[in-house]
Amino acid sequence: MNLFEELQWRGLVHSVTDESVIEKLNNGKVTFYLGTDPTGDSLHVGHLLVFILAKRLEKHGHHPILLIGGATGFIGDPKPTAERKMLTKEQIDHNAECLYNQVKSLFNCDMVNNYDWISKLDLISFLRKYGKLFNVNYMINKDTVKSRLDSGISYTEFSYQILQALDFEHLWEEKGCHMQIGGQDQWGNITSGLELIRKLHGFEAWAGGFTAPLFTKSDGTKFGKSESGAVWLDPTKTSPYAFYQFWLNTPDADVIKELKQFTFLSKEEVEALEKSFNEAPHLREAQKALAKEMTVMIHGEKAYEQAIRLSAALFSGKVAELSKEEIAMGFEGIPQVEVSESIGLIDALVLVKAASSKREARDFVNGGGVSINGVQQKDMNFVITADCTIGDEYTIIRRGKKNYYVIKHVK
Ligand code: 383
Repeated sequence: MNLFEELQWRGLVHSVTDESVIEKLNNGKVTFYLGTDPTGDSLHVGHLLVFILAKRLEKHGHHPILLIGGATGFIGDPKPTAERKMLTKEQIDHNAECLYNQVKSLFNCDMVNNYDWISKLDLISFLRKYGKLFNVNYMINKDTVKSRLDSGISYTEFSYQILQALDFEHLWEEKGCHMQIGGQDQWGNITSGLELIRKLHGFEAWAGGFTAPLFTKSDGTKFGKSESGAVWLDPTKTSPYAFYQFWLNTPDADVIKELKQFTFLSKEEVEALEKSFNEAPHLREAQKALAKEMTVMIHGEKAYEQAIRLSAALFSGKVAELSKEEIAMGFEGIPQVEVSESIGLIDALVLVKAASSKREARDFVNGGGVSINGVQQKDMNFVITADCTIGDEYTIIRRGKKNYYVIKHVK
């Protein structure tokens, strides 16, 4: 299997600008770039596919450059629905710095910031050198613009494709960067760049574009969102445990596809997992492998092991051995009720909403379905005091097999 065939097998090819892209990918060494705008202070799993694609190409001897859109972030790539909210310079600078550090530590590739050249362009040069080469009819026909013609699009966002095009031309000229990759939503911007390169450097100038499909889930829901929102790569925004759980919860219908697209497991390894998945889907070996690969890739081996320990403890109910940090991580997103004094078990069950009434709470306790810090509690008159805490801070209530509630003791 050559590189392009492998990318196809993995489901990573949406479009290429022409056949020569395939030839260069298979037989050449291409410097290529991938851009991302600093609209947030972290990447999320929705970005990941293309970044991993860049890594794959690098493993095959191609050279990636990551562009941070310090200038384009001021303008905003038009969304199909509505105008973007403009960010302040402080937000953009902060986000760009966060992204820079994150990408450096995760992917360790060459990076550039388009603020360095776009901010130096004056308006007259922009309109004379670039504006003259863009036909408005051509620009209007780009999907992102077309989808906004009814609802309206500002001149600012309309100009975005020219900026991305001039980035490509700049890197082509300055860094010998001859290819751009992106998600399928970037097709229009990438081809604008090709047009510009040809107009400025002639038709024999080689440049190519490659897009990956946008990631979709088989049930139609948006990929990369968990119940508590976007799944970030920054561990302070989405804990490694929640990250691990996100992948572990991948539906059966998507798991093999995701193993191919996101992990570096070989064809043989994926096929072996597919076999075990077909024979015994309930063992969830494929989901476990996916969650392991992704957590190790983004957060490292140690964080993965901690996520496993935490998952096992929450599954078995043996929470007493967990550390304060693990509890904070494992129960992220579960509302915590703060208590400053001792509280009776029945009142506590109602307070945390584990039961809708005291009567129901008594039934739960009587039936043996309630445990405190991993120990079953059948005494109605049991009192939760500051002595029943883990790490001097939390009391974990469990009702039934899966329902957890957290009491945080405050002084
Ligand atoms: C800016 C200047 C360039 C080249 C690219 C850009 C950014 C680009 C964009 N990308 C998205 C983003 O920043 O908006 N105009 O959030 C996303 N990407 C990647 C991928 C994706 C795209 O960062 O499809 C998903 O992650 O291309 O939506 O010179």
